[in-house]
Formats: sequence, structure tokens, C-alpha cells
Amino acid sequence: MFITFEGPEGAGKSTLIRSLASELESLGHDVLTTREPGAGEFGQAIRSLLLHGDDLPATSEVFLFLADRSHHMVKIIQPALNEDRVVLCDRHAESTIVYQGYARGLDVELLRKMNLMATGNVRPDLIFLLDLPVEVGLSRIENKDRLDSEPIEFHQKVRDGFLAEREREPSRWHKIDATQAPQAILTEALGEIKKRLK
Ligand code: T5A
Repeated sequence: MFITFEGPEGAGKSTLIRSLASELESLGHDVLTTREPGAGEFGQAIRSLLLHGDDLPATSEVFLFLADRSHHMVKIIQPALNEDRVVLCDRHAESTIVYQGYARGLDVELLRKMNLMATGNVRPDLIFLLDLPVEVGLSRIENKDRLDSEPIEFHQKVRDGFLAEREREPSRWHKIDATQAPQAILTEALGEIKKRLK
């Protein structure tokens, strides 16, 4: 099962993934936790260009995210899915649609096609949207990277974009109120996964 975690900055994705992985492992599942950008050495190199480099043209930015994604799919995610592992991935294709499409203004329909090319047409079985007011998320981040430092209007477009994407395809998404305590978020996410694993 391929599960991704999306949301505005500081929504608590990494915190949730860590505790979900340990709960799922204790239930006997073989779990892989991973992230975009930045899985493996190739992903790490792209991550530092994307998050810690100078300003980038929007098209260079999108090609870097897609280069990371295609490598990640072929080398890490697909092999794990072939072994029936539960893959928990911190951000994936929907972040490109929302950050580079809704927020940066690139053509969303073109980005959907580019995503499918990068993933070999594989899409997540379940997408968690950790939703919260952007000011709350940003206030949780201590060291802001290049994208965290975008103006508040950019982050608002990101939040609105995720909510709109969820409306397009509600059965694939599960929205969680990310202002709740971590334990409540974990319980809700675990319940949803168990329901879908049946
Ligand atoms: N991006 C990514 C694109 O533009 N296009 C793409 O295609 C892709 C894949 C990645 C950046 O790249 C962009 C999106 C991002 O800007 P990143 O460093 O990987 O950057 O960062 P994010 O994925 O954005 O993750 P964040 O660092 O914003 O945070 P998380 O993982 O959502 O949150 P987490 O768990 O680290 O928590 C943040 C803080 O909040 C606390 C935690 O303890 C931590 O201190 N916290 C809570 N506090 C209160 N209540 C809760 N429920 C809490 N849960 C966690």
C-alpha cells in the first residue's frame, strides 16, 4: 500500500509518519518510510539544490522535483511496493501540483502529465492531507528553508490548492485537522489505514 502525506509547512507530517510506522510495525506490517525531496544520495543532492541553493526559475525547480521523484519511484518506492511493504512517503506528486502549479502558477494540467511520466503512472492509494492555518504551521518551523521563506500569500495558495485537490478526488484523500494533538492525529490516521488495509 502506497500512502503519502501532504499539507502546508509545519503541518506535522514527519511527526505523524514516525509514530505511524512504529504502530504499523507493531501490527506486523513491513513499513518503508521515505520522503521527497531527499531519499537516498541522489535525492539528498537534489534536496540541497532545491531547499538551500539560490533562487531558481520555476521551471528549473519543477524539473528538479520531478528528477527526484522519478529516481525515487524506480529505485526505492516501486521495489518496496513489489515486496508488499507499506510505503509511507512524506510529500509526493500532489506537492508539485500545489506548490509549482497553484502557488507558482505553472500549468496544473501539464504538471499532472509530467507527474505520471515521473511515477510510471503509479499513484498513491491514500493521501493524507494534514490541514491547518498557514500561520500556525509556519510558527512551528525553527529554521526556515528557501520555500518556507516564501511570502504568506504563497503559503495560503498552497493550503487552498491542497483543499481543492482533495475536492477533485475525495475518495483518494483523507483530511485531518492538524491543529489537534499528535496522539489524536495518529489515532485518526491509523484508523483510516486499518479500514483501507482490510
Ligand atoms: N515541495 C516538495 C515542492 O515545492 N514541490 C514538490 O514536489 C515537493 C515534493 C520540502 C519543501 O519542498 C516543497 C514543499 C516544502 O516546502 P521539507 O523540509 O521536506 O521541505 O519540509 P516539509 O515537508 O514542508 O515539512 P516541514 O518541515 O514543514 O514539517 P512537517 O514534517 O509537516 O512537520 P514536523 O512533523 O516536522 O513538525 C514540525 C514541528 O511541529 C511540531 C513538531 O514537534 C515540530 O517541532 N508538531 C506539532 N506541534 C503541535 N501539534 C502537533 N500536532 C504537532 N505535530 C508536529
